[in-house]
Amino acid sequence: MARTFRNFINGEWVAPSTDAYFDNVNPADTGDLIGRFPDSSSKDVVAAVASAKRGFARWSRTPAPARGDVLRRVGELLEQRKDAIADAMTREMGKVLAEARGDVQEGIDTAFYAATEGRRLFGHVVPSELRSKWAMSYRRPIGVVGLITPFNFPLAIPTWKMFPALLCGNAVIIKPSEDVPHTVHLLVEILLEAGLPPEVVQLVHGRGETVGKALVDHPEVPVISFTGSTDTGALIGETCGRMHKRLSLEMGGKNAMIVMEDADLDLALEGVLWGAFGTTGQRCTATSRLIVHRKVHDRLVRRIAEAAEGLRLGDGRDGKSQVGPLIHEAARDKVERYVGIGQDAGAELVTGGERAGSRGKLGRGWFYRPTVFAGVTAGSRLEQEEIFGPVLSVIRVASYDEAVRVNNGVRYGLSSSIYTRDVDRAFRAMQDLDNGITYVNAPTIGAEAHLPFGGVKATGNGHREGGWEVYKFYSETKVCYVDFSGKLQRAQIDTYDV
Ligand code: UN1
Repeated sequence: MARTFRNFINGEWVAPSTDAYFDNVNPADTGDLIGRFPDSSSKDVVAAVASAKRGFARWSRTPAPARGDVLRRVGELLEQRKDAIADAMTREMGKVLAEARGDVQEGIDTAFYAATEGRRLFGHVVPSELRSKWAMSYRRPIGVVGLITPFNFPLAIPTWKMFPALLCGNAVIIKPSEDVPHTVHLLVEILLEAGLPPEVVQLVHGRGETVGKALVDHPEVPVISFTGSTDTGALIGETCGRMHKRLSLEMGGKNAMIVMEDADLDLALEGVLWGAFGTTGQRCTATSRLIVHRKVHDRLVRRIAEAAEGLRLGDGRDGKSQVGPLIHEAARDKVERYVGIGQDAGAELVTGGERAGSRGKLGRGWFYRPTVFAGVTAGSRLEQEEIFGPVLSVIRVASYDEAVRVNNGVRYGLSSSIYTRDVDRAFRAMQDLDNGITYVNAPTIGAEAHLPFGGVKATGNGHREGGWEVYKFYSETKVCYVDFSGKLQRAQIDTYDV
């Protein structure tokens, strides 16, 4: 009998007001039911906001270094439980264990960064134009923050949002993807164990159209952070714009790796396999396009096809597996649809293009063969649209300039990469490629937790997660002037004497 999970509201684990639940199943084995999770309604969100406001009243007055100490303990507990969390994550998400451990590690890194930020959170003290007067700024907490997170990084992405938000003194309400609710349940348990006052965090499970929407619509949730599709991000943006909410969006990608004629092809081969088929292509940063110089094109494509065929598909919890399943049936349907779109457009299916093992073990999950298309035309749908699966589109180019044009010719702008041994060209590419992140001699994935993460164009709305920048998003700048001259000094009017 599968366990029934609860929301965390008002400082306790509670059943949803609806008394309805959804099933959380293992994408590698759909007969494996992990648990039943609350299918909550806007009523649960209303209760969560009321509680979070009480949590905020207390937490926002807790000194930032003390808030950091809580996050340090969170990092230590995550470290202790790394393997158990990774196992739970793979069971509900499907990515192979090594990657799931990496996902937990990203959370640990984010926790320790946040812990030390409690002793920075820098403001400025600057000279005043008037005598005997100080001018300064500091970072203040904002209030209740609503977090809506996706399935592909079940721990890392919630921590990217939650830890900086908490460090800055906000209370948080999180609605994790209904595909991976268990990992965030484990995270909230750890936060409480680490000493976070209960009402500072609320966990409300459920669907985006109900719980997510209720969070976005609620007037007392002034900050929203969302990672997911560009279409959903646009809807959220409309509401937040109307309500003057602060909003951070991390959305789609159609990331390209460029391989120039002077590249180390062994390195490029390894990189593209990892970038395109790691996490079964279900990363915002996945390498879904390969732009190759014609001089090395045929050789590289042949080697990629061979290597892709040799990748071992399987349950991510089996140490021998290299590629796990897709997250659910609809994700696999989408991949199949795009394979059809590519074939109809005349692209050459080099390898893959089919489900894996309809009989046997693989038949129990949403497995799909790593797929490579060559002869993909720049501007075609296969080349332009985000698929979020193990499909690589190869585009042949004749020059560096053409490679840059193709890279930049999509609506998204998350990450890009270039393989070359020419240092001038590498630096030129860092300038020319229109993305939030560019890698040189590495694939489009692999962002580190202490650097800003995000993209341009339809990928984002100007904010960054991670690193030092995210702390600006989760705090408000307050400016203070202190005049100790004992008289009225009028800025811009009373001139200062040299
Ligand atoms: C995402 O794809 O949504 O750079 C996040 C990477 C990871 C994070 C990806 N560190 O691929």
